[in-house]
Amino acid sequence: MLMEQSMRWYGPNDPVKLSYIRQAGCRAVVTALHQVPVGDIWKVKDIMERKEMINHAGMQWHVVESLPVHEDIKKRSGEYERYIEHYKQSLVNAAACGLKVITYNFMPILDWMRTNVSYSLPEGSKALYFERAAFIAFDLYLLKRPGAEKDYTSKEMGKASDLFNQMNETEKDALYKTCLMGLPGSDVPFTPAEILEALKTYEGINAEKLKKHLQLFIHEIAPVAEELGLKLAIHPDDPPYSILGLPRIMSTEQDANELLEAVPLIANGLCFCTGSFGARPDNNLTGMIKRFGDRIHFLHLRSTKRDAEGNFYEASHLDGDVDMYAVIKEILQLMQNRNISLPMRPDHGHQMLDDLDKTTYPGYSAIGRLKGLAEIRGMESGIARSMNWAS
Ligand code: DNO
Repeated sequence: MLMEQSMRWYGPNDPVKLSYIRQAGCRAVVTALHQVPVGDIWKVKDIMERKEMINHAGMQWHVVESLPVHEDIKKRSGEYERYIEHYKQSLVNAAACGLKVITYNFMPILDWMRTNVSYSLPEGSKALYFERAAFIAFDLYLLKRPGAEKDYTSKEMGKASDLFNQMNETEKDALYKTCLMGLPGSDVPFTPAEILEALKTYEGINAEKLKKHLQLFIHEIAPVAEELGLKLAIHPDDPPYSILGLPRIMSTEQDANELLEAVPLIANGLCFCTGSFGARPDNNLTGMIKRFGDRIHFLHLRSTKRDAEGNFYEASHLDGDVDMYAVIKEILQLMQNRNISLPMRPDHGHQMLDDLDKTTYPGYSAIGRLKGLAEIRGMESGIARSMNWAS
């Protein structure tokens, strides 16, 4: 039993076409209705239309990434009850169209964050990079978040100020734009005023409270998903620690455990992202796969190279700090025990070869992901054969 190999597709406007994904050897794609505003109901007609496009290209659509959670639900303010009802209706519609896994996250305001989306690697390709000092410089000198100094040590601020002073205007502009980039799948960046305004609305919401809000939300929607035969898969925080003073609550094994235990239904599960969890040295990835077991519904395979200060860049899929051999072996064992094939996608990839001159969603160019997929597929089939698990 091998993993179900897929790639993310951002929809009809994605420069990486469905036919390319099919050529990469994928039988499935992972996608979302990115055109639907957050909080609106996903209609059967729109889901079916997208599904038919994918089927027409010779592939299946089982995994949604993501069905985004409205900010009102995260804060339990405003119209959160109405948005929860919308979420449930979207689940009903997704199930009616044959979808199986719903990925979501509970990161306040911002989804994933990097400070450089064109970090040059020695071999000439480009990677995504999170540099703590650069992020602190953005926070203090570009966003100018009131009270930001309280979140950093004087040593950290000294480093950020040195870095900022060395940057030329083009570099400052690139940092500014990268940090303000909108949610994945949208090319409309936030303005600083919007972020500062949104941050104000989180005053008084600490990690404990946000966890409670997540549990209350899952308490309502997991039984609906369970009944429909859908699996919910929460994506971990990326990076897996607090940024801009906002609480982040899905960064460690304990965080995930608390959620799984709070609502003990199989439908309440995880998108196990080795890149996000793996950016923290205290997350033991193989141990987590073993212990989370049948609550893992979707896999993102990626590796980062981190340092002691919390900086990390995205390494090749088989390099970096993630022991991909051990991770894949553990996944194969898990799938063997559960007698299922789990959906997987190579998460992100380096910008390389012809893609260096193209504009794609950061991390989602074709060739680098194809390389990652090919490496993972090779390693997976080698392990499976050696264990006599080949299907
Ligand atoms: C980044 C992705 C995340 C992920 C969402 C899931 O490349 O892994 O944006 O899709 O957080 O909700």
